[in-house]
Amino acid sequence: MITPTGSMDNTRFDPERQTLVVGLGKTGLSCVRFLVKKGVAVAIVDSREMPPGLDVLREEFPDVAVFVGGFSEEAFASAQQLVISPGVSLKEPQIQSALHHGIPVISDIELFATYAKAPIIAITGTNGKSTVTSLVGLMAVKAGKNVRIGGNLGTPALDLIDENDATELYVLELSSFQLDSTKHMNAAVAAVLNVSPDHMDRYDSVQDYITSKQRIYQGSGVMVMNRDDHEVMAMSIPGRKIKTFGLGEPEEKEFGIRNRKGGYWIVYGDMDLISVSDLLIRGKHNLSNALAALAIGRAAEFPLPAMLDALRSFRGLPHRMQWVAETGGVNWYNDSKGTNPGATVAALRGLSEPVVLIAGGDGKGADFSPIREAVVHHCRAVVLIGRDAPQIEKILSGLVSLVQANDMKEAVVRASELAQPGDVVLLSPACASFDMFSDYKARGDAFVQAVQGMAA
Ligand code: UMA
Ligand code: ADP
Repeated sequence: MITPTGSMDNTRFDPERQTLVVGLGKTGLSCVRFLVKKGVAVAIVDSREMPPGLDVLREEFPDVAVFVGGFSEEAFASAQQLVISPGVSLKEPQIQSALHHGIPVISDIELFATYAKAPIIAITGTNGKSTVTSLVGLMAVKAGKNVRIGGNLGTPALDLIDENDATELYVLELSSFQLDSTKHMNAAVAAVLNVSPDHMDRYDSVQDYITSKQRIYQGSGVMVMNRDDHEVMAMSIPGRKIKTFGLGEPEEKEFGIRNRKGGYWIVYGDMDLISVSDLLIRGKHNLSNALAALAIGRAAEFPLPAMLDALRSFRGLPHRMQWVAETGGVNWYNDSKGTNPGATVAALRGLSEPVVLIAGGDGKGADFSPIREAVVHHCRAVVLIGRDAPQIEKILSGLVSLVQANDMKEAVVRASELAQPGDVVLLSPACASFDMFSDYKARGDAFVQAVQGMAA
């Protein structure tokens, strides 16, 4: 590996350096597209034999050198900086070696922040990121802003960059993987919604994961923080402007909930804003998401009526506590995006009916014990699927009735046998889907299809 040249700051992107994009998924492809447009010398490497972006890359960029089927010495030999995809761990030996040799390793988000001309609203957290990002995006639209929304939500950040400078605001959902290699974002408004253990297959400790999330607050923008989460509040930086939200009564100029006029209201200081019963999204966790979006919107100076208008019309996203059907008095909900124990606990706590839970999949190294209490409190039975079903079984054994299923269709049949009129059947796996499905959407679709097939 040769020593980098160019700018003195080794953590910033330098267009003069020979650049290697690591990973050829959505992110890698967006990086090549962007860098080629900027005239940067670029090559790309992926450890997979047939990465998803390969065909498009070969067709759109036949001149870009591509290395697949492993992180070969050859691919890294002439690299002076690496732009790393979120799916690639910094612990990969070749990445470690690059860092050791002083080669800058940056994320697509660092690259985005280098070139984006409009202010950035950046949102992270263990759960609720996509919901809050979408809701803030809707608020921005209602406020008449020319806004672009993406990041971990789906559209890679670099694909959002507006070369015509008409964009007034970017709203980005960011994962800890993207934040790991982002050092200079300086978001105008940044939020950590909550933290609970996740991605323990990528981090050495929960503290490492928290440290990664904390990076979103780098710079001088407004820090939006969750009063109900002490790990988040501990990230506050003296001297910075802070806006908070939480499910309790707020202080002046903060967002919260108050019991008023016989019902619960979302309030700003003393001001009643909207009755909780007027929201279309369900569960306490979604109340927290609504409050987070308001605090972020306020920090970005959106007008209040536009924000409330967005709140009244927001129906939530598919695969998050999505009502699917009612069969014989049993309501079926798809929460396939519940991919860690914290999400499943939140989904269960949002329900007052007895629940038959369908859970399991790729646990990403999680400790499942945090779901125990919520399962005991809310569940009639649990149907277990996927690779890490035995780990969940161990945690719940003797506490609730447990049944195994080999696939989603069987899980739905087993759940329908266990559920009684007035119950909810909830798919909220507490796990990633990759052991059985291409992603959480395919898993949710399989659930919906099986339920609808049965209902028909
Ligand atoms: N991979 C390899 N070898 C490589 C590169 C990747 O095996 O050389 C594997 C990874 O381990 C991973 C998969 O390929 O399992 C995809 O990785 P990627 O970095 O190529 O992913 P992209 O297609 O670029 O999608 C990424 C995000 N994916 C991940 O972080 C794993 C997408 O978030 C995001 O929408 C997209 O960039 C645009 O920003 C998805 C996700 O699962 C929804 N995110 C995680 C989550 O939300 O929990 C963090
Ligand atoms: P993310 O993008 O962080 O994965 P989503 O908005 O897609 O978050 O929601 C994913 C799942 O997380 C939901 O299906 C729900 O089970 C749970 N969830 C959503 N918001 C919260 C929250 N504020 N606190 C805890 N769990 C939540």
